[in-house]
Formats: sequence, C-alpha cells, structure tokens
Amino acid sequence: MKKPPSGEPKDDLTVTPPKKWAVGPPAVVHALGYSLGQTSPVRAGVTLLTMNQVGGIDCPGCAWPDPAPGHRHRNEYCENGAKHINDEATTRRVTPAFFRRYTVSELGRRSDMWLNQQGRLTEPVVKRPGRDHYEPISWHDAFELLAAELTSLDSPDEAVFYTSGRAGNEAAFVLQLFARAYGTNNLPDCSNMCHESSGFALHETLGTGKGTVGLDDIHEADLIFLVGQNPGTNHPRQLSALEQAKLNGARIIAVNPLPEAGLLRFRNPQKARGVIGSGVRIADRFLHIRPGGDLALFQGLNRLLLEAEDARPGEVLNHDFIQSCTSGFEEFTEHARAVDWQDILAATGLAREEIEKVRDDVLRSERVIVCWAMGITQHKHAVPTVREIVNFLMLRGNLGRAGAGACPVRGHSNVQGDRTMGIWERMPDSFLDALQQEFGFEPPRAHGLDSVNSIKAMREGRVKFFLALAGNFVRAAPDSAVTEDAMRQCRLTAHISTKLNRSHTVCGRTALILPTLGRTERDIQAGGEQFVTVENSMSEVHTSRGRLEPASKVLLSEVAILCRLARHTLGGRTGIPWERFEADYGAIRDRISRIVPGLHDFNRRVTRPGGIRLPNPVNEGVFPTPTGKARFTRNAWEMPHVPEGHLLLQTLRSHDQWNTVPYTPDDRYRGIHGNRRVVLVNPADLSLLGLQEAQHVDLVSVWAGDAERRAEDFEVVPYPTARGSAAAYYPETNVLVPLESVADISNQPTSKGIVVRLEPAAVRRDTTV
Ligand SMILES: Nc1nc2c(c(=O)[nH]1)N[C@H]1C(S)=C(S)[C@@H](COP(=O)(O)OP(=O)(O)OC[C@H]3O[C@@H](n4cnc5c(=O)[nH]c(N)nc54)[C@H](O)[C@@H]3O)O[C@H]1N2
Ligand SMILES: Nc1nc2c(c(=O)[nH]1)N[C@H]1C(S)=C(S)[C@@H](COP(=O)(O)OP(=O)(O)OC[C@H]3O[C@@H](n4cnc5c(=O)[nH]c(N)nc54)[C@H](O)[C@@H]3O)O[C@H]1N2
Ligand code: SF4
Ligand SMILES: [Mo]
Repeated sequence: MKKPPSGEPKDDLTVTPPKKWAVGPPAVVHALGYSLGQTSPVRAGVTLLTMNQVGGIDCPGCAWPDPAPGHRHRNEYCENGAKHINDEATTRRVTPAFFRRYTVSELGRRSDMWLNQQGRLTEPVVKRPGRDHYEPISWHDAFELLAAELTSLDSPDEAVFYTSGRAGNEAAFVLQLFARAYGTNNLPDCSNMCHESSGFALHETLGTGKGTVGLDDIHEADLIFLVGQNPGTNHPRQLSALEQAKLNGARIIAVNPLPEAGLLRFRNPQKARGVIGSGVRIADRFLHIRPGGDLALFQGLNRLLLEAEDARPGEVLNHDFIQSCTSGFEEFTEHARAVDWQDILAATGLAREEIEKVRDDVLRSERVIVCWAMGITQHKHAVPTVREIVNFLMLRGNLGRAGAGACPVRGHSNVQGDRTMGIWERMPDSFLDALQQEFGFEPPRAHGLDSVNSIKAMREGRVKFFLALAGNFVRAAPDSAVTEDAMRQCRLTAHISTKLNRSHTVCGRTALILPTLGRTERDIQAGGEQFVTVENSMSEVHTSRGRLEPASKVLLSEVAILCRLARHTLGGRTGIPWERFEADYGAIRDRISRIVPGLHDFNRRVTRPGGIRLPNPVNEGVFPTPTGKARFTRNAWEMPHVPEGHLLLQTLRSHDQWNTVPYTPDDRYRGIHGNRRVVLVNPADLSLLGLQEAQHVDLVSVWAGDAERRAEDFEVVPYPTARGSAAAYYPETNVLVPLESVADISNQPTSKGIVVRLEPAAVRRDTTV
C-alpha cells in the first residue's frame, strides 16, 4: 500500500465485538479527549459549561431538545455534542500561508478528516479562473465579484443558494429574502436529503410537516417505537429521555437491521446508577428488520389491529377520533385487510409471531409514540412508509394528546428552523404573500430546484452560480463523481463556511471561500452584541449566544455576509433595510414575527427561559389539509429488487463523525477502530457469497442502464446486520448512490437502499482519498 502523506491517518483496522450499551463513563473520557486535542482547557470549559444552558450556546450538533429550564444538569450535553462544539472552538487555523502552500488539486486529494483537522478558516479567499491556488481577497472585492456574476446571469434561476441546517434562523431568513428579492426560489437544503420524505408524508396526511410530540410526551408515553434511528450516536440525549420514560413504565420497541448499542442499554453518565451500575435496558423488543421492510411491518401491524377490532368490536380502535378527525378510513381498511402475509414476512424478514407480539404491546398501551429518522426517509418508498406510520397512529387516536404522536427526529440543530424561515424551494403561497405584503416586492411563485434537481441543472448548464450557507454539498449529495462534475461546470461557486471541506476543492471557474463566525463566538455588530435563534426537533425556538473570541478578527457573521451580498447585488432596489438587519438582528426578528405564524412578539418572547414552543395544529385538533381532516392512505410498496449475489447497502454514520466530517477513523460502539473503509455483512451472507472476513472488496452499485459505480477497497467485517443487507459509512460511499435513485414524491436520495455487488478488490488504494 502507498504511504499516506504526512498527517493523514493510516488504514489500520482492528475489530472488537460491538458494544452492548451506550454512553457511561468512557463517553465522558472520549469527549474530553477530543475537546482538549482541539482547543485549550479554558475554551473547552467555556463551551461545555454554557452549552444548552438558558442564555448559553445551543449545541451545534443534533436537534434533540433540552429539558425545561430548571430541569437541566450542570453538564447538559452528550459526548458527541462536546466533540461537535469543540471541533468548532478549535485553536487550529487555516491561514493565507496554508493556501500558498497547497494547491487546490493537492487539497482535493486529502481526506475529509484531514481537511477538517486543519482548523478554522480565517480570511476570505478566491480561486480565479485558470489558477490552482486560493489567494486572499478583501470582503469588498469578494462581494463585488459575487454581485457581478449574479447580475450578469440571463435569469435569476441560473443561481442556486444551498443551506445546511446549522445556520441560525436570522441568517436563513435573510438568505431566502435575498434569493426571492433577487428573483429565484432555488433554495435547496440539506433537508432535501434528510427528512424531506417525512415532510411530504406528514403534510399530505396531517396538513403539517413537523412532528407532534414534545419532550414531556416522550416521558409520558407508555409505548415508544424507535424506527430506523441510532440514538446512541446521533441523538445521544434522547437516551436520557427514553430512560426517564422507562422509569415511568414505558416499553420500547426498536426496529433496525443493526443491533445498535444505544438501542440495547444506556448508562447515564449524569446519574450514579449509570456510572456505577449496568444502566437501563432501552429496547424491550428488538425487531431485526430487513432494510426497507418498515412499510410492510406497519401494514401488517395495522391489519392485526383491524382484526383485533373484529374480535372485540369497539374496544380496539378509537372510533371517536376516526370519525370526527379523519377521512379515507373505509378505503384504507379495505386495502389493509387485503395485504398478504407472505409478502409482509418476506419484506420484513420477521416471523409473524414477532409482529403479533408488537400488536399485543400496542393493545396494552394508551399512549404510543413513533420516532424515526434516516432508516425510514432514505428509501424509495419512504413517503408511503411514513404515511403508513400515520395510519398506525390514527387507528387508536395516538395523535394530538399527551404521551402520543409522530416524532421525526431531526438531524442538524436548526434544520427545522431554517424551513420555518422559508428555506424551501416550494414555500406555500401564504408565506410568499406575507413576504410580499411586508417587503413590497413580488416573490417568484414557480417552485425552485431542490438538491437533486440543482445537480441536474448544473450538469446541464442551466445553473451557473452556486452559493452555500454552511454544509459540504459535494460530499453530502449522492453520486459524488456526477455531483463534482456538475459543480465544476459552474461559473462561480462560493461557500460561507467555518471549516475547510471537500466542497472548497471542487471549484467552479471562479471559487470563493467566505469564512464566518461559528455559533460559539461572540457576534458584535454596529447595534451591539447579537444572539441568534434556533428551533429544535420539537418546535421550540430559543436563543444561542456565542461566548468565545472569534477565530480571526476578519471573520464576518453569516448575517453580515448575506446582508452585504444583498446590498452589493440589489443596491437600494428593494427598499429592504439590509444595513439595519446587519446592525441589529432584532430588526430581522421583528420582520419574521409578522411573517411566520406563531412567532408574534418574537423578540420579547424568545428571550424568556425556554423560549417559544411553536404550536402544532394537530395538538389543537386542527388538521390543515384541504378537507380539514387527517387522511388515511392506502400504501403499496415495491421492495428493491436485489438480484442473486447482491446485497442491499445502507450508508450510515459512525459514532465519530459529523455528517460529511469524520473526526477519527473509529466507530467505538460498533467495534470498528482505525479504518472507515469497511463493509459490514452478515456472516451467513459472507459464506453464501464466498467472501472471507478481512478480505478487501470493491463495492459495485448496479443501476438500470447506467455504467456501474465503484467504491474501491473496503475491508469485509462480519457483523449481525439483517440478512441480505450491508452497511458502510457515508460519505465514502456516496459515489455509489445514483443521482436518479430517489424516493418517490419527495425526490430524496435513497442512501439506505442501494443494490451492490462485492467484488475482490482490484487495487489496494491510497488511503488519502
Ligand atoms: N454524532 C452525530 N450525530 C448526528 C449526525 C452525525 O453525523 N453524527 N448527523 C445528524 C443528522 S443531519 C441526522 S439526519 C441524524 C441521523 O440520525 P440517524 O437516522 O440515526 O442516522 P444514520 O447513521 O443514517 O442511521 C440510520 C439508522 O437507521 C438504520 N436503518 C437503515 N435502514 C433501515 C431500514 O430500512 N429500516 C430500519 N428500521 N432501520 C434502518 C441503521 O441501521 C441506523 O441505525 O443524526 C444527526 N446527529
Ligand atoms: N450517502 C449518504 N448521504 C447523505 C446522508 C446519508 O445518510 N448517507 N445523510 C444526508 C443528511 S441527513 C444530511 S443532513 C446531509 C448533510 O449535509 P451538509 O449539511 O451539507 O453537511 P455537513 O457535513 O453537516 O457540513 C459540514 C460543513 O459545514 C460547515 N459549517 C459547520 N458549522 C458551520 C456554521 O456554523 N456556519 C457555517 N456557515 N458553516 C458551518 C463546515 O465548513 C463543515 O465542513 O448529508 C446527506 N447525505
Ligand atoms: S444530544 Fe444532540 S443536541 Fe444534545 S448535546 Fe448531544 S449532540 Fe448536542
Ligand atoms: Mo440530516
């Protein structure tokens, strides 16, 4: 194997048995170890002690909510939250000398991990046409360059503006306002690749795209489903809420092709029993489902509930709810009674008795919650799957009351807020009307491009300008090679970023890096010190106030960058007070309060401890669908066809990464150490395929009519994943996800359902790419 360049990790795999419990004392040790490797003890102390406290810094990690004020611990964060925040608070710096030293091509050959480890970006830089280096540029010249490109496009629809869910509400609002005043709805976001399927299904059935439960509901539920979610890694403090629910008597059913550590047992580091004892068992029942089998599971369950009602009329279903609040029940029952058990068992890989036991759990429970994440949304039939979950909840009226409801568990800390602020390529007319009334311009009405369609448009030359507010688009998007080619077709690509990533190395003719303040940093503007606001997965909107000295004096806030970009591009044309917005974010919130329902009197209410909980109409018995009723739906499924000798691959997160950014090559809970290029396969499938443990294979994805896509040189790890399936890490495997392979209706990439073949590795690869 070629020697990795200096500073790159070596591939050196060791495999230990997967963990049977999550968190506990080792997690605390790991968190501090990573934090102190990045930053000073004082900075780590500031970030950790103010994190998730009233008036402090909101964790930049996931969107799980904080307990109510007065019920928070002194250390109200998890191991991974500590890593995420100190990855931003790092004292390492990327300086102009760094860009003189490395060409863009050289940076493009470095790993995602290495790029992130170089530290915080400190100055705006530009890569000019024909050059292979980034060089310094003043802020003024950077805005002039961007404005010149934008004003020279033939149509505003030749520009796209991508947002990732770490951006705060104020920046998100300003970005969508600028894009629409400029003339386009091309506002793709990470949500297109994340919970888009949930949004479509919930809108269609309930008339609102958001989850209906709060933290108290989790505590009060007596049955909780965790479907397609790995909370121990991705939403660690969800485990504290689940522990509380269990102490209150709840049962938990986990549905997953992998027996994840956090689903099995939890040792709460904040409680003596977690530090000394063996912790709390999380899942009472574990359904080792085949990937993509969840729609079939809920259909089977729904059929069993209808049959239980036949046996005990009036005792099983909630007829009051069904009659007064829903439509489509008759058609739904007709369809549900006809589903075939053979199909259900084949799709789920479960035994009928296992599903019958779940029915019994359901019948014993008054208050049921279903939580789900990417294991559901990233499949071809994701939208019908979420609709079927809604059918399931409605049958027993598990909506709109305490301890019950639908809980799509959101990813990025403010991904939900960005949508509330109008970051969506298809905002409804009510929002656009409100913008028009408030600002006096006519926003474009035609739907814009989402993430997948933006890539297609760039590839075909229909989009020439790409600007990202946070994120790492080329690594997050599917079909890496196709996406990279598409980005390179652009006339200009620009990224508002805190840290270096691969997207900065895949440049349009001209490319800009616009470095920005992170959430941890003090944000001082002409109007004084500012805070931003964010919305968590349970619709609570609250403040986040940075405490640290900025990584460089040159940095501008996201809001400042966007307001200046708008001024340079639009001049005084719109009458929108960009300068005032930059000086005082309260002026932005005043406007938001007149546009977003539920955020009236935003400035005053948001600074109260705990902030504002946006009302969910479902919890007030209102279903804003066209008929005013919640809708039962009939859902057909088509399982992906997996030819003999092939496996269904899911691409997922390790314990030690933030989306496209691996922090270390380890995945402690799954027992993987030292190398991320591994593929987890069931031992029985390995022998069927004639493959050995530790063998090096290429993953080859097969897609109708297309040339094969190949991810080279992965080491085989026998692992108890469901039969017929395999798992490997994202983003290394995004190259395998065809751009055309999307969920029906939501257009979300199918990152959890890719048909692959494992071939003995043709070459052992350089470890850097
Ligand atoms: N530490 C850390 N935390 C994060 C992130 C991170 O990268 N690192 N990312 C954040 C973001 S943006 C998001 S969206 C969330 C993602 O949170 P998750 O959705 O938990 O993330 P994934 O790693 O994609 O894991 C998906 C889970 O679904 C299971 N699964 C896969 N296919 C199926 C299926 O067909 N059926 C069922 N029932 N299960 C299936 C997998 O085995 C895995 O346990 O996490 C957020 N939190
Ligand atoms: N194959 C596969 N692909 C997937 C997924 C999968 O499960 N499998 N998951 C999908 C999902 S759920 C998501 S959400 C997307 C994630 O896609 P993105 O949200 O685009 O990616 P991130 O990795 O979260 O972006 C990290 C970068 O954001 C920048 N950043 C961090 N903090 C800040 C900040 O405060 N301000 C600014 N301006 N920049 C900041 C840094 O430069 C950092 O390098 O990926 C999707 N892609
Ligand atoms: S659970 Fe999520 S929000 Fe809470 S500290 Fe951990 S990463 Fe941050
Ligand atoms: Mo996400």
